[in-house]
Amino acid sequence: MKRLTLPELFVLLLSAACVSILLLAAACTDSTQPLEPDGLNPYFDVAVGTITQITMDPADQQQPAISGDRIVWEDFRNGDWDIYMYDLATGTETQITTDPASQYGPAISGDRIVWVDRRNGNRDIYMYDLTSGTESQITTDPAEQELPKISGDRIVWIEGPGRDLNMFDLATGTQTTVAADPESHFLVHNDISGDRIVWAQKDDVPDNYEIRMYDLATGTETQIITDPIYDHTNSAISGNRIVWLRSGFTPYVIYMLDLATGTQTPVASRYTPADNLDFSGDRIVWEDNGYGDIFVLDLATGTETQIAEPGNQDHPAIFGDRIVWEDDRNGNGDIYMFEPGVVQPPSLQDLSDLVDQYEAAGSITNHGTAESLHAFIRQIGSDLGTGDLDAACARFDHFISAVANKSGKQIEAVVAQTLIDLAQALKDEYGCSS
Ligand SMILES: [Ca+2]
Ligand SMILES: [Ca+2]
Ligand SMILES: [Ca+2]
Ligand SMILES: [Ca+2]
Repeated sequence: MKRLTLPELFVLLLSAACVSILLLAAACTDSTQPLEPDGLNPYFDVAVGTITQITMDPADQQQPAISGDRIVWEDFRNGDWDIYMYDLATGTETQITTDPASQYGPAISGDRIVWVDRRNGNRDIYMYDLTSGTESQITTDPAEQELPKISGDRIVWIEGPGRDLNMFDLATGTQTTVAADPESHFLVHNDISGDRIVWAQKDDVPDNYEIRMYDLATGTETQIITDPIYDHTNSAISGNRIVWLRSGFTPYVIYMLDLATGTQTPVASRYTPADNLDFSGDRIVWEDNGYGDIFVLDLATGTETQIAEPGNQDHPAIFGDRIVWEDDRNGNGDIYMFEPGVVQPPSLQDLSDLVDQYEAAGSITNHGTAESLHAFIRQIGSDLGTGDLDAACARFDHFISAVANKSGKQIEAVVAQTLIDLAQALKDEYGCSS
């Protein structure tokens, strides 16, 4: 029998049990933002989330990135590309660059924003520090630097013409070459999390993109996957896990490698083209160019969800529970955000309410049956009140057996299953052993 996942159950119980509260921070601090998400909402559910339009300007806003409360993007409202930021904690939008040349391709980690800047006639990496309010030029040479990513003190980028992967460490003030590409082929999709940098590169043999990783702690480069048939691109890293996309031929497959266990797993298979993966905590997001929507895969629950909205949605980025993307539903590029609603975990009262609702709806046909279920629930409440978890868990099992025995008789089968699923979810929540 199929057990409803907790999010499914919550949707079911929406009217009875859900409280929708936006995840708004109470106060603004300009101090340290988290570099990695924490406090993930375990009851993440796209169905009870909120979608917010972040930019209203009629020009194009695109390529968003997010860290903590800050969303950054490239913006054409001044007739040239600039970097803008929206702070969710303060509700304020800030223009980060004013130079008439192009600033684009931003990334953000905590208080630091990096981007590609053409003000010197070639591409350079620049940084703005929100704490100090200062802008710095990270690279000064005439080579072309692009695709900056940042994690804490480390900024990585790809540098032409050799397409080398370089890094600047803000803590030591030193620049190093992480990976020199001897074949001068493409390095793309570089990402960094803590000590680890991942990227995709294309070599002569085999003539396909493969995934590589460099560990700054050990100074070692590892080939994560190579494949003579398929391309492997869209590498992204969050903590100990790397995800990437197998493409070239259908199905598109998203893989995950857990560096802690060494286990590599295909986590999603798609027949519509996926691109622009991003990864944070347990969640992978990507754009689907068949549907023109954003998809989210929750690795903790195995649930894949389509954020289906009018128009095309591209370039998603995720930090914790928040997903941002560029959206053309208004006829120009805008930045939108998804935030999950906060739903309360189920309670014993929900189970009692459900019995009442089903009896009122005629799905429990016998008042005595409903009363016997209420008696179990009261006893469970009493056991929990006196701290006797073993007794409460045993009574949950009695409740489940009683409902199962009456399924298809005094209780409609589908309703019986819902009651059993909720009782099982409550057992899990209270920590019963099985
Ligand atoms: Ca500009
Ligand atoms: Ca340069
Ligand atoms: Ca769409
Ligand atoms: Ca716009």
